[in-house]
Amino acid sequence: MLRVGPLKPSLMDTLTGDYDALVLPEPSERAAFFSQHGESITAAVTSGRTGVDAELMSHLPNLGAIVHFGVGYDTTDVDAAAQRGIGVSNTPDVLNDCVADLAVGLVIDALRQVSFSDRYVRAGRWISDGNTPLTRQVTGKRVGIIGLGRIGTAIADRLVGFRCAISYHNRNEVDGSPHTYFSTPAALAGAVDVLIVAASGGKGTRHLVDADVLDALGPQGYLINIARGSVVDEDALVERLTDGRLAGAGLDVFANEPAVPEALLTLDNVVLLPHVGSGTVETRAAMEALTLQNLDQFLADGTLTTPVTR
Ligand code: 8YV
Repeated sequence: MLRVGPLKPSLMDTLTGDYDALVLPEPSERAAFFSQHGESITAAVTSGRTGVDAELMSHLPNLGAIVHFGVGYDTTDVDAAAQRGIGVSNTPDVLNDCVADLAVGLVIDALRQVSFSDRYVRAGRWISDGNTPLTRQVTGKRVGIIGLGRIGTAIADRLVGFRCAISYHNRNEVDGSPHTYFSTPAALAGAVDVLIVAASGGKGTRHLVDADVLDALGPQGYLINIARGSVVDEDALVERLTDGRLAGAGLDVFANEPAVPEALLTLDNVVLLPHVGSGTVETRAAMEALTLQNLDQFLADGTLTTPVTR
């Protein structure tokens, strides 16, 4: 089997030690690698950071499964995989709670200015400049969620405890949902104080949150993104956070990770995190276990535990 890209260190050790995993080399060394190993590789393990594109698939004629560490698989060409009969799996559900916890943390931080206030105290400004400016209340806010899937629902459940009125946008209305449905992201943005992006990445959601959506959210509005940077038009977001057309943002994901737009680094109305939504000991262990379960099942009988269904 083949490891594509870096993974959790203990998972990389297990793949090397217990599965004799080969590691995809640098592009300049791939031709020799493929001619020596291409035919023997039946499974690949990768993540939302790297993935397997159609070009790589074309060099692995016996590839049967692409096993993802992570719920997002937008880095893998799933259409090309389907055409070649290659199964794709991810690690759904086990990270819902931690990602939702972090989303709520970002809402609280963005509105109550937790990170800014911490910087303020550390810089000695409480003494030199006095109290910080007043912030915004979280309890009771109108919150819109783009993508009321597993993670979006876990976020909504938490914010109900803050007596927030929850609305959402999905491709289709969710049967039986107690929350208010909006058929477009702009209509949703226009009706809420806080817009949370929880939709999966990929071609279908690229720039779903565009300049018009951000303008509908407006100068009193906050954007939170724990999903994928690609879902938001990042240039439009940066412009509006810089000139006050948006109140603030809490961002765990970016368009070109690990690069963060320079202009955001000096803004105190923005909370910036290095893609840590699922990054707890507990959740990463559960993701690792589910990744290995998928791999073991594929090697045993050719099926996957949590295949990606589209
Ligand atoms: C991981 C994620 O950080 O699950 C996902 O889709 O974005 C995160 O949980 C990432 O996949 C690990 O590389």
